[in-house]
This record gives sequence, structure tokens and C-alpha cells, in this order.
Amino acid sequence: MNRGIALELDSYRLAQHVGHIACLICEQGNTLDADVCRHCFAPMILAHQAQSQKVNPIIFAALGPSGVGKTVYLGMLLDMMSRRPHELQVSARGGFSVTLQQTTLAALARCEFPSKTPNEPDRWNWAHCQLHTPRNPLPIELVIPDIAGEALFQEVDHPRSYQVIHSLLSRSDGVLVLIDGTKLQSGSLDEDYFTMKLLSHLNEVGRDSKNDRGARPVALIFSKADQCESCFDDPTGYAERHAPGLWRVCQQRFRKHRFFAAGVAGACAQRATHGGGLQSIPLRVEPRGIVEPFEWLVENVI
Ligand SMILES: Nc1nc2c(ncn2[C@@H]2O[C@H](COP(=O)(O)OP(=O)(O)O)[C@@H](O)[C@H]2O)c(=O)[nH]1
Ligand SMILES: [Mg+2]
Ligand SMILES: [Zn+2]
Repeated sequence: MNRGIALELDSYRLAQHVGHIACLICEQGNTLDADVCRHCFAPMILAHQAQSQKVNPIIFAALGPSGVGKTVYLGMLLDMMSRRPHELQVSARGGFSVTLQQTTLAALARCEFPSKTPNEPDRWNWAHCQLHTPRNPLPIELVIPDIAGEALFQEVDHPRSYQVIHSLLSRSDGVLVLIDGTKLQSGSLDEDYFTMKLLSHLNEVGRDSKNDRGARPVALIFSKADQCESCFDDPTGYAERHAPGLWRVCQQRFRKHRFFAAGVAGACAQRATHGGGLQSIPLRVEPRGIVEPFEWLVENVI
């Protein structure tokens, strides 16, 4: 004889949550108790915090291939901006927004670079901050994630394979593109191709209307410039000489763009790893050119 048992259906459990909230990044609906968006895996805390302010935050994207220095740059940038006494300041909203700067600065203090950003979107660090500018009496909400380079290029090669990156690229109000200055210096054309590919893709997924394409401000930053000093003297001239393809794409397709150079380490050494490879270790922390691209971007967005 069979005995009946009661099984709660998934759909019935969902019905208990009558309220829905739209993900801040992909704008798809989620239940109120979701931690990460079920469509794109962006943290739902961003949507909850944004809802309390009534205005949609501005979104910046930091882009570039894996190993270009996105994590180190963003961690240092957020830390420097949060400690400034005057002018443009940044303050974190929620403890999770401090994690990126905390892990970066803790690693540098141990004479290490932070570990590689995982590929899974739910393991990325997102910073949700308030910008305090002398011009605006009210703070401006800003969201900036630290994404993985492999995931970014997978999305560029196979559009919509990473929904979160697709949404981020379409929704972002300003873009920081990092280019490895040391690789360009050594004559590698890979960086030039990578960035051209990225910018062409960015141009295609531009915000809302077609007229708007090319109006989005793009700050192009030569990273690790501490290892190639000539970047600092004239970043635009450096782009023209070492990355001519990229330079031309910027002239033709992005009305608002500017080249910058940035470096976090003052001096680096190489250490042999157990696997037989070499690992770069920062001997000194000497940030240069970190804040300027961000300030320029903010000026052009708000
Ligand atoms: N010399 C120097 N090396 C850097 C700098 N930033 C990053 N690097 C090197 O680049 C590696 C990758 O940096 P990371 O920020 O993790 O790159 P991401 O994959 O783009 O996030 C680090 O492990 C360092 O070896 C810098 O400012 N100066
Ligand atoms: Mg990273
Ligand atoms: Zn989403």
C-alpha cells in the first residue's frame, strides 16, 4: 500500500515571496531574498542599496586582459580615494565594498601582489561607493566591479556567454581600459590587438541609442608604468608609437578618450616559484598616476 507524502513544489515556495527586485546590472527580476542575481550572478545587495537611494548609480567598468593589473589598480585607487581629505572623495557603502582595497593593500604590505581574480562572477569583488564632489551638494552613487580578464575576453569572443559582462558593458557610463605598458615596450603586438578587439566590441554594445555610441568616456591607462618610465612623460605619444592600431580606433570611434600612465609598485623583484616559474614581487609601494584617470572619467560623466 502506498502512503501519501506532502512535497513542497519549488514554484509554491517562490510564490511566498510576492515581492521582486530588479538586478542592478542585468535588470532581470529576482526574489527579495536572493543573494546573487539568478540571471547574471551580480550581488543583489547592489540593487537593495540602490533602491534605498531612489536614483540609479553610475557604473564604471575596468577592462583589460588577465594579468594587466586591474585588481592592483582598482584596489589602490579605492584606497587612495577613500583617504583623501578634500576634493573628490569616495566612501564605501557596505562592508563588502571595502574588500577589494583591503585585500590589495594587505597583499602589498606583505610584499606580494594580490591573487588572481577567479573566473566565476559570484566571486568577484564589487565596490558600491558614494562620490563626494565639490560641485555636487549630494553624493553620487557609483558601482565598480573587479572582473576577471578571461571572462571578459570569452564574452568578447562569444557574445552573451557571460551575461553579467554583457550587461556591464552595455550599462556602464564610463570605462577604464588597462593596457600593459611593459608588454608594449617589449615589442609585443598582442596588447594592441587585445585592446582594439575590446574597444570594437565596446563600441557595438554602447548604451541605449545608436547616436550615443562613441560618446561614452574611455580612459586608457598604461599599467605597470613604473617599469617603463617613458609612458609617464607622454602617454598619448607612447600610444601612437607603440599601439598604433589602438590609437587609430580611439581617434575614429571614441569622441571622449584620453591616455594615462599608472604604476603601483616602485620597484619589483622576481622570485622562483615551486612550479618552476617566476613570480613578480613588489619591493616598494609607490603609486603614481592612479587618481588622474578616475578624476577625468568622473568629470566627463557627471
Ligand atoms: N611593476 C608592476 N607590476 C604590476 C603592477 N600592477 C600589477 N602588476 C603585475 O601584474 C600582475 C597581475 O596584476 P592583477 O592586478 O592581478 O591583474 P588583473 O588580472 O588584471 O587583475 C601582478 O601579479 C603583478 O605581477 C604595477 O603597478 N607595477
Ligand atoms: Mg584581477
Ligand atoms: Zn543580474
